Amino acid sequence: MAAATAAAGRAGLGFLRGLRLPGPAAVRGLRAGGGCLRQQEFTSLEEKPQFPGASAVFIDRLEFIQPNVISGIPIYRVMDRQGQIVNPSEDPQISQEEVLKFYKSMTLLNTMDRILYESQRQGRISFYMTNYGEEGTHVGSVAALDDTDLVFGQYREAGVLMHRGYPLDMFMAQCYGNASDPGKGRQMPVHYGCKDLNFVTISSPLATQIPQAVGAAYAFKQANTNRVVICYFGEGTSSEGDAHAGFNFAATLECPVIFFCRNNGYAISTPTSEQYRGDGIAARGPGYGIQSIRVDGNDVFAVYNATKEARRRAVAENQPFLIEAMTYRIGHHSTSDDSSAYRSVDEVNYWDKQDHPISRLRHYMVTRNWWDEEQEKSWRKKSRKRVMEALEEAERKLKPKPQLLFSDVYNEMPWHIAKQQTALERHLKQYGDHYPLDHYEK
Ligand SMILES: Cc1ncc(C[n+]2csc(CCOP(=O)(O)OP(=O)(O)O)c2C)c(N)n1
Repeated sequence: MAAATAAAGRAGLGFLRGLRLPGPAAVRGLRAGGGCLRQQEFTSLEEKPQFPGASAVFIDRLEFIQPNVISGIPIYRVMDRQGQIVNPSEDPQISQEEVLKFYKSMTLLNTMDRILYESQRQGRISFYMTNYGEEGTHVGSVAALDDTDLVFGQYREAGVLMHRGYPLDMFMAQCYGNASDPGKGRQMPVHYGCKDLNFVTISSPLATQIPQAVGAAYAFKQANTNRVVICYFGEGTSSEGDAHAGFNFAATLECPVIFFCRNNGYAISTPTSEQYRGDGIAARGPGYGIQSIRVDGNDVFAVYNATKEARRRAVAENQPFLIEAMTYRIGHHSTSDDSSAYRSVDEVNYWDKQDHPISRLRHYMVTRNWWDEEQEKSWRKKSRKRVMEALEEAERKLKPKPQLLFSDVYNEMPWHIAKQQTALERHLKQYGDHYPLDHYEK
């Protein structure tokens, strides 16, 4: 072995040093002879591939690998549609108090969605995106994390913030772009962010958060923080180049990150049959060397268990995990979309009425006598009132000063931007009557 390595070095084949050669038989092929290598005869049976790019055996029959899309990766579930635990050994045994908290986050989100959706229909806010049907994916996953774990989202994960305790007024402040919005009214509604709750501000360009999340996870690993990053995205977003970049970097750089794909069947009007031809997103993970699982996204406990285990192993082993949560986007894509143009009302009704994450968890709670019709009614009323109060208050508030359009472009304002800011001030002094200045702070 030593002789072969030395000869390889002399012949400029230093890379061979890194190879783990299985034994004398394999070394036999490499022989020093006057400073250059000569190939010795192998029998076919003895030949083992030595390519650095893959660890595999030779085969002697031409055979293409068939993608396995007919019977795909199975969908892990804990509860059936009636809220019954299917396999008791998988029951996460979450306390009554915590299950109630899950339920309240999911339903409060649902109530906020209904009210803000209506508010957009009436032109009170410019845009909105509901989370209908995906509440279980948000709450089940975030509940399995530590509060210090960093979240990168897409835009349909408001339940994550809700469960971490983001106040209703702050959701409203962002959607209304009023003076209480930490984002200073600069982004479209639903582009939330909260430093205190470790939730990175949402941005519109799809998938850009994926490689960013991996970078943050790499930094956590370097700093030995025992924190993970979770990165949410849709199955449509997974077609972006940035998704590929993120998955591959996470695997090769061994980053403690959980990729959480919400596969809700649609990317606006594009059904999954036009998005990919493989077995969804979970099947891509092993191709990157990423541990992967597919779960029932309407089963909050299945989501919880998968995320909990992924979190535990991601920090312990410094490696990425991929969770594909199968669910259904019950609402329109956004308030700019009418989904009846591309899918049937019956299809939507099935998910809304027969397989909904909220009703499934309610069945579970009712079976245990943790919840009844009366509690449901009173909670619905109370949560509605809280949302309405927050909305009314947000509506009464002034919007941020127009000057704030110019700050934070850079950390310090460069002279040319300061000049534009002064020009706007001068302009408003002269022509302010033509602008809705009453609605803005001075
Ligand atoms: C780079 C980029 N391309 C296109 C868009 C427009 N766009 C916004 S949302 C969306 C669909 C995303 O679908 P998916 O990732 O499945 O998430 P879902 O909306 O279903 O939750 C598209 C194409 C965008 N915002 N950014």
